[in-house]
Amino acid sequence: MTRMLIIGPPGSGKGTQAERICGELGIVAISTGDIFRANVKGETPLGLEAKQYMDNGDFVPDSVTNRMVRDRLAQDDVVDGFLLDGYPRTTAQVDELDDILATAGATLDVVVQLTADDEELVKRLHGRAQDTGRSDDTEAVIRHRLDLYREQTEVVVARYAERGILAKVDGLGDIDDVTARVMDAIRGA
Ligand code: B4P
Repeated sequence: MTRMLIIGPPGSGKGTQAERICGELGIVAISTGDIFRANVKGETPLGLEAKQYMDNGDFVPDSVTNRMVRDRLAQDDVVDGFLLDGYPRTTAQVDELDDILATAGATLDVVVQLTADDEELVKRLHGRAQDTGRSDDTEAVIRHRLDLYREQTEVVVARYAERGILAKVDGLGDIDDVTARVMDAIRGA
């Protein structure tokens, strides 16, 4: 059983790798971005609220995101382990996750940080914009999301490094090679 996080800047391959890792480990992937996008598509109250932030590349407010993750982690399918993709992104979200896990008597096994340079990230997200037309993959919004990562999420990464559970993985290169590196990091944790 593994409880883990995958963190990285937009375009670093979090969603891509999360799916593969969960397939290998038999655990459930929980992507806050995917949950928000599904709600936007379904025009739910949560989706209508999230959309205004997502389209600009801003974070959805912590209060909204934290409640959503708390509800999701209360479901039965996480008992055999889970991978959180894209959460936590702020220190307030780290505190919330700590509280959720402490209440459940659970701890995190490993936090994988995927790294890639900005030039590659922008190139990948431009490619995705052409394939999927995601509204937050335009040049200005991509830059803003990268800035937010530096300003608010790098400190999250530092917190997990201090706890000794951070595994930094090079996200550049062939997708299969990155998966192999991530799996090595998990096994070595
Ligand atoms: P996310 O859905 O998390 O968006 P993302 O950061 O772009 O990551 P994603 O997983 O989609 O992309 P990936 O790197 O796998 O968040 C979207 C928005 O939701 C946020 O901006 C925010 O508004 C909101 N949100 C989500 N979580 C939140 C939170 N906790 N708090 C507040 N707000 C939140 O892939 C990118 C592209 O690269 C793909 O096209 C992929 O095919 C390609 N790729 C991947 N690996 C590659 C490789 N090795 N080589 C070449 N291409 C590769």
